[in-house]
Amino acid sequence: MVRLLEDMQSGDHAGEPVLVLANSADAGGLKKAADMGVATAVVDHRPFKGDRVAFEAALQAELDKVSPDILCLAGFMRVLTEGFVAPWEGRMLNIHPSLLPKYKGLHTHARALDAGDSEHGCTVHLVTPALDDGPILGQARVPIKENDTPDSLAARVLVQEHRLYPAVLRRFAAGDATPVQL
Ligand code: NHR
Repeated sequence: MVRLLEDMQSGDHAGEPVLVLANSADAGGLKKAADMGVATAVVDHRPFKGDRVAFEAALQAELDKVSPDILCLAGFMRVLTEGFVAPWEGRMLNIHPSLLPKYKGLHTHARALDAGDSEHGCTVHLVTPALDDGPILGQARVPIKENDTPDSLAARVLVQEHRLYPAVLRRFAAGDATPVQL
């Protein structure tokens, strides 16, 4: 998320950050965003006790205050229902730590290792109602090494996530949805 803000603030970018919205007041990105001069808000999902629709109405209310054109999920770990996703379809991006369509969902690094894969990576995709299933906007690959653990592999993928997501957002914000390959 910070890499997206940095890239937008570096100039020559069609996008401009208007809000960093988190579902936990503990999210480390909130302070970093505030330090960078970007507005922040929190909608904690916990008081909604599993009522996803009510939680999402509160998220949407925060978004309505700033009317963004594009929404980027970055480490956002709550599944979003179709009612929230539909109005944003084609304008909401997510980065997922696998080479989609492989390993949708959670625990992707362990699953790639368990499968004996020789490469892994990350994908930026458009968010649709089905999880990790939308059109692919970019991918970056990393080799899997013999002694990799889920943590060592996650660290190598994260380096690529920090390169890929800004590259995709830069292109997407300029109106170009051609996939980025790193
Ligand atoms: N929502 C929709 N409709 N479509 C997608 O593609 C989405 C989405 C919401 C989040 C991010 C995704 C990821 O990149 C994402 C993509 C969380 C879960 C999950 O199971 C799954 C996928 C992703 C994020 N969340 C649990 C839940 O009950 C909570 C898990 C936890 O708290 O650790 O929401 O990985």
